[in-house]
Amino acid sequence: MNSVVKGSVFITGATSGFGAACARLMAQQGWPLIITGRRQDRLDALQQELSPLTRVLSVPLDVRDAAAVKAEVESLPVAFSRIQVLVNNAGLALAPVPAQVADLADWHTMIDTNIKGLVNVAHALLPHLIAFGSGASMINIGSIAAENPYPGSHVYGASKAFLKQFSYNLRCDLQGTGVRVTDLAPGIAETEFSLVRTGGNATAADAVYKNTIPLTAQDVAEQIAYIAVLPDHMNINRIEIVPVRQAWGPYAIHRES
Ligand code: NDP
Ligand code: 8X3
Repeated sequence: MNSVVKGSVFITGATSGFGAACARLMAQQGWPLIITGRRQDRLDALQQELSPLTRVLSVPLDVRDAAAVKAEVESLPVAFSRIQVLVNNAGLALAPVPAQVADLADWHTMIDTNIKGLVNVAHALLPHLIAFGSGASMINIGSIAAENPYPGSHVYGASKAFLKQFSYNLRCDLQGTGVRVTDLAPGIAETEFSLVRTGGNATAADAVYKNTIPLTAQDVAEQIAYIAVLPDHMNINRIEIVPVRQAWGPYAIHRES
């Protein structure tokens, strides 16, 4: 076990992508894990896989349900309740279409998950992180979409801009508690993210990653694990990571002939 591991890690969205990779990596490093997500079958399988490596508590949870989040956090078994790291990762993009034809319901789902879900979890876990004190970390999974507008990003990018500013603002209020807050903002990464975004269209999702080299979930997990073991006096406010093959484009100019 790593010598800086003194508490447990609470991961939202551990059933897939970054969250699952983070659980696997941090289990290998000896961190006790609280893995959460909506899909119970995946939580069960992950718990079974990782239990030989570390203590794992599986908690089915929809981050949009503030009361359930609060209740689950308040009833954590003592063996897991000393939380050192929150990986606030659950999130999704929907409606990869122009704003003017997007469904309002999809916008609401992104707001409910990426903004309200994020703050539901942060609010419930803050007392635990503050009780842990120096060395505790809240790692919020943002996106390059927070700062880089692109077609079809509408509410998704805006929700990640919220996450960025929320993370920065938390740092102001947490002065003196020892709790660190980081906005970890990846670019294109191959997970189930695009399958969800395209409404389950595997062909369209595969096309997002075709003929390029995106980030992997493991790449992002390694950044999370790195942030979690920084010296207690260090806070990384924000990290942007993109694959070498992703860079900015020029402004789009609409022309008429
Ligand atoms: P995945 O779709 O692979 O994983 C998303 C995870 O979020 C799943 O475990 C899912 O679990 C969980 N989740 C979604 N909605 C809810 C909910 N209401 N309650 C609880 N859990 C929920 O995508 P990624 O791993 O790529 O995405 C993880 C985070 O990273 C997201 O916040 C995303 O915005 C962000 N991100 C992704 C990038 C990418 O290119 N992949 C780049 C930058 C940021 P379940 O369905 O079981 O509830
Ligand atoms: C996901 C990354 O580039 O699709 O947050 O917005 S991107």
